[in-house]
Amino acid sequence: MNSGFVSTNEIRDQFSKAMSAMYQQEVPQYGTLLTLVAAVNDDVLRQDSAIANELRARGELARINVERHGAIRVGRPQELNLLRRMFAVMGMQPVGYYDLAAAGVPVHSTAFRPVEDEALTYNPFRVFTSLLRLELIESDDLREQAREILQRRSIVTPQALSLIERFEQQGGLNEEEANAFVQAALNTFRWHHDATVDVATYQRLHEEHRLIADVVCFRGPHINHLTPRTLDIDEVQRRMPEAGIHPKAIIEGPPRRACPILLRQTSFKALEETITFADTVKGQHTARFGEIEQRGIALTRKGRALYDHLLGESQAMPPANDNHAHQAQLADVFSAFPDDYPTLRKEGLAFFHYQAVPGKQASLPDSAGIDVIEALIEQGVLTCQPMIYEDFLPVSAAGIFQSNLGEHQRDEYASQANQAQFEHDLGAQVMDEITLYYQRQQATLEEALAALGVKH
Ligand code: OOG
Ligand code: NI
Repeated sequence: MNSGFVSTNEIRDQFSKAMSAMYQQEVPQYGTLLTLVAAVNDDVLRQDSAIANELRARGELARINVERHGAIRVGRPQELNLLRRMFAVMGMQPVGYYDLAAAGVPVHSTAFRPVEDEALTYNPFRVFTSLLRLELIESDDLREQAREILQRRSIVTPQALSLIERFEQQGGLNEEEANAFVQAALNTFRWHHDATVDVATYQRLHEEHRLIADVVCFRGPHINHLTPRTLDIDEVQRRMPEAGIHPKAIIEGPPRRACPILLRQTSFKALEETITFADTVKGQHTARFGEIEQRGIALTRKGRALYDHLLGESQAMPPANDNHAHQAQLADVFSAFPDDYPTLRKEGLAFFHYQAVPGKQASLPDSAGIDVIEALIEQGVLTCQPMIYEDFLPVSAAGIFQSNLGEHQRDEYASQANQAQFEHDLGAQVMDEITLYYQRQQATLEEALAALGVKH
């Protein structure tokens, strides 16, 4: 290791804080939201010592109030490719493939995020990144025009690009370079009040899909929301109106549970912005919004299949009138999903971090066929903690996109998911999130068993 380099963890941490400061300037309601979320998190930690202890044991207490995810949308394969290189400087890799075309949104996406335990504990900053699928625009003229407009822009400044190249050549950045990189990279995600096209072009693209206008008509992929993590999403949702924030009707994802699973999210429209078109006409554009999320335990393939099955079952029911009724209906359907950690573990539905109790040795009877892990847990020499879900959910993401794209929704696109094309454009394969959770779990298990002197 070259000690002259700033760690990618440190660069990511600095960048996420700089991004948060910039977004507070751009979208004042985001600042209000942060205050509200921090207040609710404090209340939860004060009132519920079990949650506080669990977070402490997982080393997550420090990360909870800096934890954010952002979202951006790009228009061209080359832009996606460049962003992959930019996020690599911050120790963020593409994880997961999300096809949103099935939900009427002409994009496919991945999440750039850190993947290792230590990096996640340091700062788990993630960015949901969508690539516009221009091929889904039906009109040849409009599609070509959009492509041509996008070709004229460069979303990364020359300085940022040269620092990315330096990182790739040297294997790291020194302190001065890292500071310069954070500032230069931030420019890619800034809001621009001036559109790059005239009002007529904007309107044609907007009519095709609001999202297409948002991606094509500006100089870069402005950050469209930055989401803090709450420990009690129902309580934040309840207190939002008092703070002047009006969330979408329904909280996406699973219902409230004793053992939260995956991810629950809700969003609100943040801003109508005045923009100036290339022909100096003024107009309005809504791009940026607010969102909160509550994270729970990561699920195995088996657990995820059960989640998808139950979600599908609840979606097939007549839609509830309000969030209260929706949550009650969901809770009813999800009563089929075990809601205590030992059962989630024994049935192989969720992932855990294992730890040997310091100073203990295992004494296992020499009999084959016993469940070694359960025996060690019963003996009190092995403990485990839920592993937090670090990714996104396609159905929820579609709900978030749609609620912020206005009333009339488009039907699904008659297109197939195209992960191979996405990876070609990205210039890399996306990692499989469930494989990552499994590997992290097995690594902690092997280390714990070795410490206990158990051959496995
Ligand atoms: C991304 C919407 C998805 C989430 O948290 O699921 C998302 C976008 O609107 O660009 O952020
Ligand atoms: Ni989001």
